[in-house]
Amino acid sequence: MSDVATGIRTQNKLKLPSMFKVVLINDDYTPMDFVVEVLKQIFDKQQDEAETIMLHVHTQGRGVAGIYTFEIAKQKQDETHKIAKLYKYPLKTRLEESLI
Ligand code: TYC
Repeated sequence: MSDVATGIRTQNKLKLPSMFKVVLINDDYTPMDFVVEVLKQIFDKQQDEAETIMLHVHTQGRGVAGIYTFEIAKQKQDETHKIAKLYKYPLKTRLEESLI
């Protein structure tokens, strides 16, 4: 919007970046302790929160590990899949745009 007196465009056009959820998917083979370690080491959770998220995924089928800008979310997804592959666990995640 232009300022009437000065003609200087004053409206702030900066937009917040889109945010993405890293969603952990349950499976029957990845050990619970491994998922808790992933949540602590990659998603910076404390022990109690990591256990709560892991148990939520275990019982509900999926759950949010964290919400980040796309680049960071993708990086954490890649790190999770890389360490799971190294240990031969089928742990998977999905990225979903967060609408809040
Ligand atoms: N269901 C797994 C088990 O019983 C634990 C698990 C939790 C696996 C969360 C994946 O994203 C996951 N060992």
